[in-house]
Amino acid sequence: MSFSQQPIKTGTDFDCLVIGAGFSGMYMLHLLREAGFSTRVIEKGDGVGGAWYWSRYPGARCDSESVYYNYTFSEELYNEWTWSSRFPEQPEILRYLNFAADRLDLRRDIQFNTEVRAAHFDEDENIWRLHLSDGTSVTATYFISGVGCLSINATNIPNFKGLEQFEGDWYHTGAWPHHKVNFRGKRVGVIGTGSSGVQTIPVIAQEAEHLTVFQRTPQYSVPANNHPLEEEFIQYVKNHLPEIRGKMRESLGGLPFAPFERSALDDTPEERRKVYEEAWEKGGSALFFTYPDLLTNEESNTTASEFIRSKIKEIVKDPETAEKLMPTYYYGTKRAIMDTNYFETYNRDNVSLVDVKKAPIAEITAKGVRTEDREYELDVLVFATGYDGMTGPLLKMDIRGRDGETLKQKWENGAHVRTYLGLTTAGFPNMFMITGPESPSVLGNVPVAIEQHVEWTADCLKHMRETGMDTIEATQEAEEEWSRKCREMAEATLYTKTESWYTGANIEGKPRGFLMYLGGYGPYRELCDEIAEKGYEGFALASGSNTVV
Ligand code: NA7
Repeated sequence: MSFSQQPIKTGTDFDCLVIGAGFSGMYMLHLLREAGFSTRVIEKGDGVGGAWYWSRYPGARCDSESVYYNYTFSEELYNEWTWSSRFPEQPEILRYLNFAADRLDLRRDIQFNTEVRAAHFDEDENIWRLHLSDGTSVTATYFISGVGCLSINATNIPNFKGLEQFEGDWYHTGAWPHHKVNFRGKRVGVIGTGSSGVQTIPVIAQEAEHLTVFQRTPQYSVPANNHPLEEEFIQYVKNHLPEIRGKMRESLGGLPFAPFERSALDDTPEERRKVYEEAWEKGGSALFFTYPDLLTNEESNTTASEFIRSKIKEIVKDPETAEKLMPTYYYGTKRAIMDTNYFETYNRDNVSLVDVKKAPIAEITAKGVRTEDREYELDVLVFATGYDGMTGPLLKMDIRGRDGETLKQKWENGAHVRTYLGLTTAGFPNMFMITGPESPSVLGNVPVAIEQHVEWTADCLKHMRETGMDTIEATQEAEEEWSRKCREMAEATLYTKTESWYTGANIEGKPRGFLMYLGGYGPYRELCDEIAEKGYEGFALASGSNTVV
């Protein structure tokens, strides 16, 4: 380990402390070091990768196309890596992140196997003090969260009665063991049919003696149509990276494709069917990115929902099972899912589907799962039950700003989240949240959102240094205005009409609220740049006793 550079400000251990060595923390470290800031990353795991380090469940794979789901800031780095397939599996993505860590020589400034328990702002000194799981504490001028929207410290294991008496093994998809879990000859239960459940169910079904899926909400899912990448395509993307990167950055969802400009209702039913059929064949996110009004117009949305329901009916042979699998919420308002043989899996003899909306899970017993109408005996239970997303990863830590106010108090335990740009929050000076709540974050190809936040933050810190400022903090007015704007945008869509982890509805007792900025990656980037160009409009910058608003 190096932790070598001297901090610019005397009295602190580092200029910057970053939590998490996933996509965000790794790039943040790289840019801060390049800019001459002494930086340490604190990481819970014993390796880099963040969510890709922990989510090792069978079938885990990315749902953005690989050639766009990586760092694009360096052509050199980009050209040195070659993906095997369109949607690679978790081990390959983890290998990629390890390659990037080696190539950028990041490990020497990452403290592994260490959790951040608390982060407190010291108002007298204008420094952040982080309290770590090894009992030590460490200080810095800037505190940057790279914990992401779904993290290991915020996995959701529903509070089922009796889990402690279960005699079999149980796992959560987001905290999967590092060894191979053996399902051969076992009766396996999977609870949850979100992205993780839909990915793991077909893979576990191939090995298990019997698989019982406990489904609360049926899902829309489209085929990923994964395939190996052709050498010619890979070379094309490598040769055109600057142009492709430009398109990704300007786009709404971080992908280099131009969206349709017409409503689903502008096409005749036959034209629409053709559009949807082509998108279904193409696979991946093609269907989600067809008509731009699918998420704002109920009638348009119904056309896509009905199309997918018709496909489920075609694929699933047993009409009763097909009926149980029919989703009814607005397509796309829960994370759009893609799969490899998900619905086909229900045609297997060793797979059964249990509707736990009809007969909810009453308890976990020593032998398995008891719903309100019967008991299912199981040897292994898999929780594919997701995360306390967006605010969870931050609020699990004891973060305190001015006057000792905790982030939990300020956000009223999530009931009243207020941020400025999803990057900062008033009362917490010199603290930044990469892909924080109320930024566009997970509503697209996330590495693009991460690169933008990381670059903006690094530029901001350079500005602070160049202008001799000590603290930067969102103003109350700017953040109230930003949060209001985010809520208004969400209310104008169908997103808020669906219970999902996007709205906090998946966690018992969690306050509801849609915590993403819906204006799209490209427009958001422009806005952030404008704010910086205007001397960090909406922020208070202070040096000593001088404040500039
Ligand atoms: P998700 O998408 O939050 O899915 C969780 C699933 O677990 C979903 O089907 C839930 O049903 C189900 N669930 C949650 N709690 C319960 C209880 N108490 N009983 C029964 N079923 C339950 O998590 P994933 O890990 O699949 O995906 C998270 C993100 O990771 C994903 O969006 C990608 O961005 C990557 P529900 O739909 O709430 O009725």
